[in-house]
Amino acid sequence: MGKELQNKPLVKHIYTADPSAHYFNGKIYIYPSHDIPHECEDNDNGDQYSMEDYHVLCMDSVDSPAVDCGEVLHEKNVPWVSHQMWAPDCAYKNGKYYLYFPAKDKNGIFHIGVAVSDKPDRDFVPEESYIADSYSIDPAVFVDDDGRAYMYHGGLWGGQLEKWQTGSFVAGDPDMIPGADGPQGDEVALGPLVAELNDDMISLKAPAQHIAILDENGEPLKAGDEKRRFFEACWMHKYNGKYYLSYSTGTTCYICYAISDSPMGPFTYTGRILEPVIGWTTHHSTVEVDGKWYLFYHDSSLSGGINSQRSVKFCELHHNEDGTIRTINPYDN
Ligand code: FUB
Repeated sequence: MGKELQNKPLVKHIYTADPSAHYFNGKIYIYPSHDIPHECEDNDNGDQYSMEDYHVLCMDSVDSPAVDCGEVLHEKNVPWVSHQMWAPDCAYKNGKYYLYFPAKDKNGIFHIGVAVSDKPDRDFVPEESYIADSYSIDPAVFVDDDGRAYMYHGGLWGGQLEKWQTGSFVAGDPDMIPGADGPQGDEVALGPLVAELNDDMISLKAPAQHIAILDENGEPLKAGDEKRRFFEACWMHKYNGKYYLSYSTGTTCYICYAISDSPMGPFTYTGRILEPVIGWTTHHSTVEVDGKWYLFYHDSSLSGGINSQRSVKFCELHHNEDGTIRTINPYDN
């Protein structure tokens, strides 16, 4: 296989980020965020990520250029959304494609929405409201071999995960309002959320629960362990019967992974998939195509390092014989 397309922007006519790649009907479909240039402030709340719509990209094979299938959903067509259409994912079940997306409601609170289509690359019709009891960002929906579907999601800071620790949303300045800040230092880190979806794929079977990520001694990762603890961008894949939860560490810019025998965890931290990329955020997905695995990720190299103008790239990903994953340096050739 030629590697001409690897580690280069998949498309250059628009900025794309947060790729969720899937192999549907013999083609690779990528569901990214669509970064747009704007005047928003660059801050820890993520105001600079001011996306309005979604495009789907498609590759006939890993050797074929990516084609932009065009806009498939815009915020103006989703009744409950005010702004910030962040990292999406798509899942196939029951003969339909379900596009999951986080966005802020009219009160500025993130929830997870869903739009449904008979096709992977167009005609997505959004539900009137967000998924009941959903909150925070970065949905990744995994359909297991037995047909059960799980939504992994959540993200700190701008993703608002820590604002839900009391069971309801606690707004405001974390320095001023108890409960709006996350765990610190030696306190147990907040894990991502997981919720099983009902068979309709648009509602939760039970409220989401935090996933436990344990260290090599079986102890939960601590909030101060910024090189390993979860920040945002979770993804799930299954390899040789084991469940691989991967995620971004945010402040330290790694994509790490943890392994479990169950899709609900607990997971044991195992290592790094991707070293830091150019730009503050890092976000990825994994997909198997014809017996080989690939990592889709983004960086800000095309924009010269602008955090909110990112480009999706991909490269091959290798599982070692012992089930660990070979760490990728995105700039090694
Ligand atoms: O693209 C907006 C946000 O940046 C995503 O939701 C996060 O995962 C980070 O990539």
